[in-house]
Amino acid sequence: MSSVILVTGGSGLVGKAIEWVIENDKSERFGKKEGEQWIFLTSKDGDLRQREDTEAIFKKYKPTHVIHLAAVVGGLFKNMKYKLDMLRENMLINDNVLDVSKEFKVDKLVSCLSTCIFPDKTTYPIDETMVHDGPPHESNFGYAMAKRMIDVQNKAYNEQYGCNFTSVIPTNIFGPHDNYDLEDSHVLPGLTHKCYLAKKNNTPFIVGGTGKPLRQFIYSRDLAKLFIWVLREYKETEPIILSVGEKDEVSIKDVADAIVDAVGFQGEYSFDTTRADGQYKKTASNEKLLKYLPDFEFTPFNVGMYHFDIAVKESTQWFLENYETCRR
Ligand code: NAP
Ligand code: GFB
Repeated sequence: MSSVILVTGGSGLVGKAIEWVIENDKSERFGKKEGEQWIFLTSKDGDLRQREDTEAIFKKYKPTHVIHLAAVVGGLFKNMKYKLDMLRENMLINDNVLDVSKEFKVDKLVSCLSTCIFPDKTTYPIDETMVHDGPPHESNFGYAMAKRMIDVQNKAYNEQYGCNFTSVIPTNIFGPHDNYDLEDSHVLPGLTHKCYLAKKNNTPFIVGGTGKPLRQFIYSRDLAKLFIWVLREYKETEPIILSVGEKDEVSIKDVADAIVDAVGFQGEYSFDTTRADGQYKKTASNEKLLKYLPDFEFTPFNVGMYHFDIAVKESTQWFLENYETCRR
């Protein structure tokens, strides 16, 4: 049975990881299957904020399945600066991709939320039933509300048109092909770039905030496998959290220490506490995922129960080898 899988946002951190797994994983569960055609879009294929561009892409490829990753994405500081843009542009992209997927009768659409969209005032661990139980952290309410609407849209398309639309909720992601922009990126690539420059120029390495906030990080290639599994085997409309366990939560200071080790920075680093910490924690449960995939192996980290260094070293190595051409 042939299928055409369209990956929007295919040139990004997650898209590139899915492409890598499809091309390199030989397992039955995650590798490319006979008769599958995978298409990884970039914004050069069309601006998904525009309905006509979106329709032209679907007309050209006639996808049977869609993994919807395309979004305006950024770390805490970008979210704090551009709340309207993050809200409006992501809602435009999502409305076009979901409605055109319905128009072209795709068999299945998997969209992408984020653990940062959960209520800020909540109990822990957070699970999939809690997405709409209160306002998100004020630092990223624009992005968070656009993402929450995907869940609402999925349910409405399913009820009114019987569309097979679902979503996943990844925690913070890192890996090759990340965005290393010094100001607008996420913490791990941002600090990797900063630490690299401190070592190269013999200048101070400064970490934003207090270093106290806690995060769960998933390696992009692990997430990619889980995305492929969701596309092929997950049957619910309800979202599913894709994250490492609660016990694998690390502090921003742990992240900085792992990056210092991976980059080989010899100096001391300091904290700029004039910069925001953002959400203190957003501890998510991966119980639902482990019920489906009890033996899934995450790439090891080295902080707490997780061997951070292997995943971070691989990601840092990629950055060092691609410094000239990567997004920074
Ligand atoms: P990314 O690296 O910034 O990539 C974003 C992708 O979206 C790129 O391929 C980009 O194309 C495309 N794109 C952006 N605006 C577009 C537009 N107007 N029209 C068409 N394509 C457009 O993002 P990512 O980190 O891979 O994130 C992928 C998904 O995961 C997103 O939905 C994000 O919200 C979600 N997520 C990310 C994290 C994280 O920590 N990174 C955590 C949780 C959830 P170009 O490359 O051509 O610009
Ligand atoms: O990855 P990040 O930017 O976003 O992490 P969130 C922010 C945390 O890292 C804060 C600290 O505690 C920052 O003080 N930090 C320290 C830094 N130095 C830096 C730095 O150089 N750059 C950055 N970016 N942070 C995001 C959401 O929240 O989670 C996004 O805003 C997205 O929408 C993402 O969903 C997954 O984890 O705080």
